[in-house]
Amino acid sequence: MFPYPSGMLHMGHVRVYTICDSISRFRKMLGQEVIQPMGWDAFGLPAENAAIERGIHPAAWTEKNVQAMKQQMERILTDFDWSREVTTSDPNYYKWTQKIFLDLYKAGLVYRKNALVNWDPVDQTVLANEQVDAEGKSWRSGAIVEKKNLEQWFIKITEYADELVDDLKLLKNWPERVKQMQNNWIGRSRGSEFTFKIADHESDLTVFTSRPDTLYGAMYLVVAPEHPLISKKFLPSEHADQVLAFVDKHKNSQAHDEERSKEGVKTGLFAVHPLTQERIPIFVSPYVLADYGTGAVMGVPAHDERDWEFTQLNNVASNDEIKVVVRPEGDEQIQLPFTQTGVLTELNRSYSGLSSEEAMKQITTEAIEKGFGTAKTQYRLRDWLVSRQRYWGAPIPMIHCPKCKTVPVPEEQLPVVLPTDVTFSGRGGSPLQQLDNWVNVQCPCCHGPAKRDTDTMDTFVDSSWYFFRHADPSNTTKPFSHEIASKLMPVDMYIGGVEHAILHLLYSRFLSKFMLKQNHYEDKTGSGPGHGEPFNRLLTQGMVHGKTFKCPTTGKFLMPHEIEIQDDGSALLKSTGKPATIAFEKMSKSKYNGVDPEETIETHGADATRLHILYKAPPEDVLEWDDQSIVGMKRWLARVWRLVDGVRSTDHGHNQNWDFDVSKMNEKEREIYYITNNTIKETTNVFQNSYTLNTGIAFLIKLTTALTNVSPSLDSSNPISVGDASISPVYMHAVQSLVKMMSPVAPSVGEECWETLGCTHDNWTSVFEESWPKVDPRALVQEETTCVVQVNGKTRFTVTLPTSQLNNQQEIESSIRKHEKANKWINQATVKKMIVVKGGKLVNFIV
Ligand code: ANZ
Ligand code: ZN
Repeated sequence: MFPYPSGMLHMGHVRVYTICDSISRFRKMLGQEVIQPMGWDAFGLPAENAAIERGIHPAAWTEKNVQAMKQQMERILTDFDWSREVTTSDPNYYKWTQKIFLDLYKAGLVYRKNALVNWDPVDQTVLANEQVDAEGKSWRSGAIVEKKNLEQWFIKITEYADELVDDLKLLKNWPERVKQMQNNWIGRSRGSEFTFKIADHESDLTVFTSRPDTLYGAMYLVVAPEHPLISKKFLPSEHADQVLAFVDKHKNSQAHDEERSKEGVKTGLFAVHPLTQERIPIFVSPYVLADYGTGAVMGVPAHDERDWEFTQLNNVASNDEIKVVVRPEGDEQIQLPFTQTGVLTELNRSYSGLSSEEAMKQITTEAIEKGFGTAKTQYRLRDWLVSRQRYWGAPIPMIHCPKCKTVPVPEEQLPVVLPTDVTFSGRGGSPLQQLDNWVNVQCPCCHGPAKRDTDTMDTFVDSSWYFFRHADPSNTTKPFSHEIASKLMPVDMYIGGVEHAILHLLYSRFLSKFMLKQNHYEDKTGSGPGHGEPFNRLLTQGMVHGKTFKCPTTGKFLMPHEIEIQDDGSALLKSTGKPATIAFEKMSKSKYNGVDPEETIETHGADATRLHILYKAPPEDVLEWDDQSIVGMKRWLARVWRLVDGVRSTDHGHNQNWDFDVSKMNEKEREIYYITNNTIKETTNVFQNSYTLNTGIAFLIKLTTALTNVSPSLDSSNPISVGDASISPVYMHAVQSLVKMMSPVAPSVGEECWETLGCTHDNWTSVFEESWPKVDPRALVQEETTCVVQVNGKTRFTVTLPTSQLNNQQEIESSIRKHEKANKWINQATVKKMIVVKGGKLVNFIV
């Protein structure tokens, strides 16, 4: 995922790009064609704020930040392909964002309607949600923010709701959790709509229910405060004032679904139950949402949590009046509210005894036949509000003409470029509105005077298709070529933070599907027809947490100069001498626990920083940043360097065409050859499948230790001479393999080691042009030896052990103890001594 160019890489960026870069370097060494592009999600509010506060133009501010971050990325040695760089605020990019917007419009997927926005009455401007503080005040003027109805542009993402849910099951390589979040966000709910006649009126009221089987249990109806039924002319006069006062208090509540008040009042209106013809009261309450379903519900207190609470709170019915229409299948005690499905009770007339599932179908069928209902699927997903009353975004390419109404900007006039002669005051709406010579244009249809739309697009539009542009970044005639995108899409591996698990991924999936239908490319994945899913594998990296120190009495976060770190890692308050409370939390300025990547790289080097990040935790887990253990990684690098230095060579090192015959190796060589090949097998699996890069590094460290513990000659019968030293070819191969395998994670030390091994002849090549080591399957065939086990000198049983284990007493013992007969003879006894004789062919336990 490309970043927002804030001007500074933070540790989260360093982590994600290190993971990505390591995998990409590995894949290149495997001989695959890899595209590892980078770009900038460059539109957005902070640039505009910088303009308001510091008088620097958003474009200049953005450019400066991009340059700074690019340099920082280079410093962590990311191997990005800068020829594919995209910047969403570049007219050569947003021209195509605008074109895609027009395509959506032409396909009937863009419309305009009134929507509520945050309005600052002092500065006369629209505010983003994050510019409204917890008390509902504007961040700039301090005024109480109002809600205002303004015409806004929407993209009809709901049209794709079914595909967006159904295709989640195609995403085999996505984390379950992310798919679940997408699923919940879309929130598909199948059920029925029932229409109730309003007593003594010529109108009716429709409700949506996911439980049509509970229709006989409906004891009242409830409407949202914003429901059209709530109007002076409709309400019975003796109730109108009270209802309207109640509604005024609760209208447009921003509370979350579950926190909404269950308080309610009677409207004085009654509905007629379509099956029983009973008169049931109609209430109004804020727990019913205006913009979900029909904005009205049937109240079934026995079987719905919220209805139950509502009934209790407002004394709607006593507990023995409540109609229980579904009971559990078995004979368990029923506890109200009973919200599961089950069997229908006697109150259901002809439906009594049916299962809930069957009753849902049959009751809905009756409703259809009698004309009071239908089957209906509801979605929680709302259409995508994409217009922003801001300057720094892609202008919406629309023109408003008094005669022709809304007219799209003709494609040959794209891009609609942001004007540069703008003043940023932060007041009086979007700066674009004030630019008469930009706003006033000729209508493309009737050529009369018309006005440009002054809204710009949500930056999520820019970032929902940039990966297509990376495939073909300089195309001047189209967003991207059909041929190239068909060849390269979908993205094989997408890595980014889980904070984008919902919106960014949902919008990207939507636009990819849309562009597929528009035949912008072909989806060649799988055997069946492609579904336009943009990301084959998704890896969501965890957060980086920093160490915080708190005062144990006040709970206040302490600054570094207020504490004294002890040798054991604990910390004392300088003022009182008492120990500080230590925890790991999300890095932030207010907690004084941020770690500056530049400083870390300056102190420890890029490789140690990368290794530390990768080794501390698997990519998807939280990483607790702790500078103290970074030295462990530096020590490892130094150990590898010593191994390499010990075999530095002027003519043999570079030879890689090893052709080993395991049967001709001595035991020492066979063991090193085994460990080397096993490491290749394991790290290849890590880089290719599991992505637990921490365990990959652990295998490399183990190999390093094994090589450190032997002498490079390995008693070889045909050693290579390097200076005065004799080195086994098996050992040389092991060191070379180690260096290759460490290079994706530690590119600079890896490259330096490779040069040292291969010497600085003219045939020197970068380690990244070498191919990834291959496993020699013959090395992994474990030779086995039969071992006779004696107890106090008497033979008791035999075990077969891998020959490679025979010089390790601990491994011999643990293998023997796993044998079924060991329980009887050894495991329950006190072993005084274990004697290994004949090179492991005989083991005698003295017990
Ligand atoms: C009667 C009923 C009986 C319900 C029962 C549930 C259980 P989901 O699954 O989230 O779609 N509902 C419908 N419209 C609503 C609105 N605008 N605001 C608040 N609640 C609303 O939930 C659907 C259920 O949520 C519907 O089914 C309705 O309550 C309620 F035993 O109808 B039910
Ligand atoms: Zn016109």
